[in-house]
Amino acid sequence: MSDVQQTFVMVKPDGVRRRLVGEVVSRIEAKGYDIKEMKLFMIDESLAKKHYGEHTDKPFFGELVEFITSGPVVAMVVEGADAVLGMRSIMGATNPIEAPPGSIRGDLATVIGENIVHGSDSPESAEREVNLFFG
Ligand code: DAT
Ligand code: MG
Repeated sequence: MSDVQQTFVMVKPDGVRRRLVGEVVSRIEAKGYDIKEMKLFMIDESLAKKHYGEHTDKPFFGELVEFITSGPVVAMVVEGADAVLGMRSIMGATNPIEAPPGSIRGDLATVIGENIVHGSDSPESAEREVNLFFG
């Protein structure tokens, strides 16, 4: 049985800079999901550190915070049947080299640090992230 879920999706600064917002939104809509909320804004350092809290101890954390605050993002709440896993699937793997053609990262990105899009990795993360950005 499918489960109607909400997930948090974000076009990251590289996607906005490269004018790929429409491309990403188009793929989400074509898949059949509903966009329930959407806003373009700049993430500040404090929100970036909360959003990526699970990565605090990783060697790339500093770069990650710098990157995600480097320009506007487009944050969304996306809803549909099994939308958490479904969005991860249409995004493709974190490293674009491992993301298959046909996926957002597989088609549009080349390097892990600039992989266009964020999507929650579980229903628990989705709830936390939706509240963090839209609560
Ligand atoms: P995802 O965005 O697929 O959920 P993640 O949560 O593991 O991946 O990592 C968050 C972001 O951090 C990811 O989109 C890109 C960056 N990142 C992950 N692993 C990295 C690495 N080894 N080197 C540089 N950046 C990395
Ligand atoms: Mg993640």
